[in-house]
Amino acid sequence: MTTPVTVTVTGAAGMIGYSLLFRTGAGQLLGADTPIRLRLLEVPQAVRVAEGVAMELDDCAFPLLVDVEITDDPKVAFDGANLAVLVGARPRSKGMERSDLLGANGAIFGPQGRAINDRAADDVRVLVVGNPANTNALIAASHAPDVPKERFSAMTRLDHNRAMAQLARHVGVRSSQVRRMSIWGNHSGTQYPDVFHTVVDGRPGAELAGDTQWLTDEFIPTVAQRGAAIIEARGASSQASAADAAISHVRDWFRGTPDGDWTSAGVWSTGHYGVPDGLMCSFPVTSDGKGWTVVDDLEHGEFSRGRIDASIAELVEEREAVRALGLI
Ligand code: NAX
Repeated sequence: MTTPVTVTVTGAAGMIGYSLLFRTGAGQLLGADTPIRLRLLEVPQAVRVAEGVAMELDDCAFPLLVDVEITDDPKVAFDGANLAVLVGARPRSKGMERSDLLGANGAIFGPQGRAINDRAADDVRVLVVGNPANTNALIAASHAPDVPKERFSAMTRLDHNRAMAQLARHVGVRSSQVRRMSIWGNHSGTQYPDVFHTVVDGRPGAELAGDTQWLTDEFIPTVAQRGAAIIEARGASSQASAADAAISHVRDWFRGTPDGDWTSAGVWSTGHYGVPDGLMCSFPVTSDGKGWTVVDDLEHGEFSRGRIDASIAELVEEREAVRALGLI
């Protein structure tokens, strides 16, 4: 058996955690040949619930799950971590201003970034799921000066998968027949799901779905508001689909994206497509199993450019806000 990989999951007692941890134990995160040592980080008041989840993990007798440890101390949780999936975050409560939300999350992701810096394994990679995901990832990365910035990414894979499903439904094909979807910008209402470079059942997606009225009136709002639609229908936010997206993100990051395709992830910008340096911005990306590479040769018409710029402007604003709060 190969050496176990240490995977730290925060927010382990939460809803996404409840889906993610069992699929991780079953070998879907890093593959059926990779044993895993799980470290679960929770706030003190949720540790008991995390213990219950760990009891259920035990009861699955997963052959790949070597060990499960539960803690409320980030230094313990990230000790030796090869992969950290940061799910736990402070949700927006009623009447909360955006700066309060950013401040509350800064108080979580700053110290976690520092603990990752000081304690994690040299090869650690970090996926941030907890919202606001892009800016939380920026805060964590900023507190981990010794970890290369490209080892941090923010999850926009759920948006990516939602966009694939909506486009497939519109054209009348299966999601598996859609390739080269792209999510640009922030994981928020300003995100831009881009069909113009897609390939749908071997044909240019722009030909099949380049009707800007459908894009503006249906596709873009449906993808961007899908989380709210799910809350409205289920009375609870996306859980299994979010966990599935995290699994797919990590699998592609560690095992590589399929030939001829790409995925979407929030990554540290280094000037591609005119995005200012040092924003955690979603781009189309490929992976060779070692790290993400931005697909850097796509051209945008006016329709796409305006929407990408609007989402970038929001990311810049969020960065200014966390700077003003002294969080980065
Ligand atoms: P839950 O509220 O069910 O669970 C969150 C868990 O995090 C709780 O158990 C809480 O105790 C824990 N937590 C809070 N602060 C913590 C800390 N400092 N250290 C460790 N654990 C901590 O939320 P859930 O539905 O699981 O969603 C988790 C996060 O994912 C939310 O921020 C949510 O907005 C975000 N999402 C992000 C998505 C994305 O595409 N990036 C999609 C799904 C989801 O909305």
